[in-house]
Amino acid sequence: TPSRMKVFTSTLCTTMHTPAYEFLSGAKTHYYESPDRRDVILKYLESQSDAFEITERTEDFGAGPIERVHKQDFIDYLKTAYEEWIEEGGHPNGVLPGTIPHYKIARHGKLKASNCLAKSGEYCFDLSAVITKDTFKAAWNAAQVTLTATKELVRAADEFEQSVEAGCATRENPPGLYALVRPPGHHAQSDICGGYCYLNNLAIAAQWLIDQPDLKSKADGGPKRIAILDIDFHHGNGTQEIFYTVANPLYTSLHSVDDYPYFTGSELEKGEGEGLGFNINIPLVQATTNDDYVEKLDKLIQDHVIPFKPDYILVSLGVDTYKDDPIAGFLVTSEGYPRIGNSIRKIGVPTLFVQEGGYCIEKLGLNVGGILLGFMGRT
Ligand code: OKS
Ligand code: ZN
Repeated sequence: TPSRMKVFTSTLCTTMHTPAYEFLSGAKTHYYESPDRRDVILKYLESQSDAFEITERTEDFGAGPIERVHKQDFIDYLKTAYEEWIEEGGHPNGVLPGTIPHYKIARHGKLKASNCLAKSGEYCFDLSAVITKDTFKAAWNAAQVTLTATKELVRAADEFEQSVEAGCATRENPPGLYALVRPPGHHAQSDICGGYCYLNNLAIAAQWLIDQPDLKSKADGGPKRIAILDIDFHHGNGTQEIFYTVANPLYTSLHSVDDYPYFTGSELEKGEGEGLGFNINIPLVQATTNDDYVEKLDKLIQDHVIPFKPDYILVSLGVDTYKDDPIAGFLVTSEGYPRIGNSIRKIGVPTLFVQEGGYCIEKLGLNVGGILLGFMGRT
């Protein structure tokens, strides 16, 4: 019998971060990055109990791995913002920027924030990342769940390597794991939140893998080589920024050319210094279909991911590429997701999927499940 995929999650990902509203094109709406997103994905995976093994076991990795990716003043801000906000008389829904230091206003200004209302703009680039009473704890927990899954990735990859060497497994069926977390992470930069994201779960996981002194790359004997594949509809400006000047991890992304976050994600953003050539953006037109998407994904994998010789793949798993997603614009259908998972499986490298976006609640479980089942070769 084929083995089941381990799913790492936590009830706290449902209960701890429940903003009441956001603004979309100027209209006050419900918060699309809602707690029931996790519930419906979990429910679907539970219904496929022969394929998934769900665990709430979360190890505490402490602050170290988070501080490797995010600046201390930003972490401290996230931790204390809500309390300060309330002391200053802010609305109990949570912290939202009053002024964002746009480069034009900051041109001759000092960028020194003394109170929370001012800091809220310094540390946040839009109005979608409200800091509620327990947002920081929720983001911290999501990072710890992701790290727990990452540690399991290392174990599963070692086991896989031994099985391949012993002739009991083939490279065509690499192990996969899934971190079902929220809030998501790929828009969170080293010192600024936004786009529903506060701490960059996947970036924290990637850096942790690189930092493990005993883990060596098969290709060059140096630190483990990590390829990031960001398949969310939106560009992962946070992950890009965090790793822009380093050659490991490799960041690759397929995303809409024409959508949020608007000011990042062009193919001209290639990385800088040692990182030059290790940041690959593939902008796709709105209305991208299954065939277009899979073709572009396969080409990205062939041209960039496989030549990088990764030891691990970390996938920013968004299904807001879905045709009926309420805030996005591609035409991928539920039949497309198993094909995407299958393309990732064919890389032949142990893979951790980390949940990012996807807002069509009715099909969220099916679509996420489709990618994971496709990766397992079950469809
Ligand atoms: C404006 C809309 C914010 C959209 C954020 C996109 C989040 C996402 N309130 N990123 O992958 O799914
Ligand atoms: Zn997204």
